[in-house]
Amino acid sequence: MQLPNLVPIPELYVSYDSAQKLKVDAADLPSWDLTPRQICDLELLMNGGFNPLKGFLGRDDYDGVVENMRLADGTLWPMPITLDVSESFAERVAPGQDIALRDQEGVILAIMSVTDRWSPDKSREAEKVFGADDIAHPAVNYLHHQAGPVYLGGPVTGIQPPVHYDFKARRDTPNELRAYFRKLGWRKVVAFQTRNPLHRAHQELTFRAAREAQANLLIHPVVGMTKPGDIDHFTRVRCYEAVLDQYPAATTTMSLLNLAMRMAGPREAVWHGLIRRNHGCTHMIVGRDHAGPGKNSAGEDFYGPYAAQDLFAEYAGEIGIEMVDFKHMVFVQDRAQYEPADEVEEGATVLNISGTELRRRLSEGLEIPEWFSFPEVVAELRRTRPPRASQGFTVFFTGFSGSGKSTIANALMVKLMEMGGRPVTLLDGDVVRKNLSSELGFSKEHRDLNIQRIGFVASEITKNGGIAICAPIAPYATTRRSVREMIEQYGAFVEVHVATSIEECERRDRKGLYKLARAGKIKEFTGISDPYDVPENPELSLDTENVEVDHCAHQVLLKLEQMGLVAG
Ligand code: PPS
Repeated sequence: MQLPNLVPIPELYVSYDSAQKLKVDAADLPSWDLTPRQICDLELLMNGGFNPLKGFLGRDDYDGVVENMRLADGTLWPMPITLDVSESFAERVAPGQDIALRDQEGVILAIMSVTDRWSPDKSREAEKVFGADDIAHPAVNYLHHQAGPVYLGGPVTGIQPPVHYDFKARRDTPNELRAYFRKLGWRKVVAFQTRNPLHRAHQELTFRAAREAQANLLIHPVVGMTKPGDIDHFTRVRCYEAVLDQYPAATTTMSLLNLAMRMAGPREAVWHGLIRRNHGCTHMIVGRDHAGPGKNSAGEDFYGPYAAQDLFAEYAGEIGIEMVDFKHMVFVQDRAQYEPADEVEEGATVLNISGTELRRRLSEGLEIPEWFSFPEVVAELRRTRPPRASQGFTVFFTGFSGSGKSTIANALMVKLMEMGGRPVTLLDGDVVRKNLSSELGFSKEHRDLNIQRIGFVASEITKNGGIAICAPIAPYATTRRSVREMIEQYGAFVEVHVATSIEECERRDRKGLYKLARAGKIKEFTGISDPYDVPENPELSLDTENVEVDHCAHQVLLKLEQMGLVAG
């Protein structure tokens, strides 16, 4: 058998000279601005990480992949790699035409010769690929709420790789890694896929895996897109670099993989295997709940804990890489060392800190013991995840016009400013409409845009450690959800429903707008002639009838205190 790292893998790039010419010719083509996920996919298509794919999937390949994990020619491929676009762009492109694929700054990265254009059945894709059409799964949520409605497929001609300004020396194409292994005479390499910081248990596990496979070790963390809410890759890479010093340099290396994960468990494990094979590895570690998406909407796991190992084992021959199955490592206190859970002597005291517990300790500034992690890693994590009471957050008031949102928001702002410590910004509905959204009206489209803008500003404030207080009507649940997602990447999102009834708002009619709405002089008025989705699970619901503003604001403050966001 020829070792995979002895021969180069085919790439989709043309020569430098041809690329310069193509770039000029491509200037007139219809061009698509790639999304961050598409940029990750394109990079791995072009550099051979997704070999044997030659472009974004056409319809027959897509159907085969969705139905039975195979391309139309029968080759194993478990993940649909699709170019999802908007309806309006799809209308401008017909099969047989070339399009330019650009990065977010407008640089042309590739040309795609469109062979197929279709509107996918997203629910079928969700069921077959991710096992359930349930938006609690991050990739299903992405599919329904972020991916465009039309797919374009066709071969890609690579012009240049996406530009990365960070950790350049740590990024390798499949061929660069293959050449490196070849140069060092590494004939067996076991890959460790990860999207989390490495702690002592991971170190022990990777040591054991390398020993078991008698192989060198490639720590191969994903730095493209991981599960929403994960620790950002900048922090993780700094943590990995700190831990790398603990590994023998002669047998271990680390390289960053710009993959956009889908958290598809079993299918994802097979996909990861193919990607690692393309990167010249001979083995891959597959752990418990590999690439698991968490719980479904019924609170159960999407996949069995060993489903990924089972599927990988079934296809290992075709993947062309051996699995080293992850032993769940626990710290045995009496022996002061890590051991696989199934090998621990009966009666021994076993210590373990789960991911959730680690996050709790970080957010509350509690001790993280030396047996669990390395001091450098803990210090790095503490820098990015300060205790909750020092993190940024957003309080998002929603409710009818005249419900009292602005008044309570103002009172809350003053109370928070009195407490001090963090800058406070109020994004009141009326104020935003004057400054940020002055050209917008009250159609669904315009309201959504307005709320997205507020969400964007609030997420920036939250990211940078401030407090954002928003007070728009925000009548639609889906838009509030997307704002929540945007913000929760950086800090807490506290949704407060100002639950004043429409009858009471109309009775108060502070601005005289309800009267005009009833008379038909204002169209699409929330609660009168336009819908309001009552929040199903707000962090807090405020009853304002016969209650003082000061008391309402105080209730919000108590909630913030209970959530650990302000010091008690
Ligand atoms: S939205 O739906 O969240 O984008 O609305 P928002 O930006 O909060 O703006 C609401 C304020 O605009 C006034 N107004 C209307 N509200 C609802 N429906 C219609 N058609 C409408 N036209 C004007 C109204 O005064 C709202 O102010 P608040 O502060 O909510 O009372």
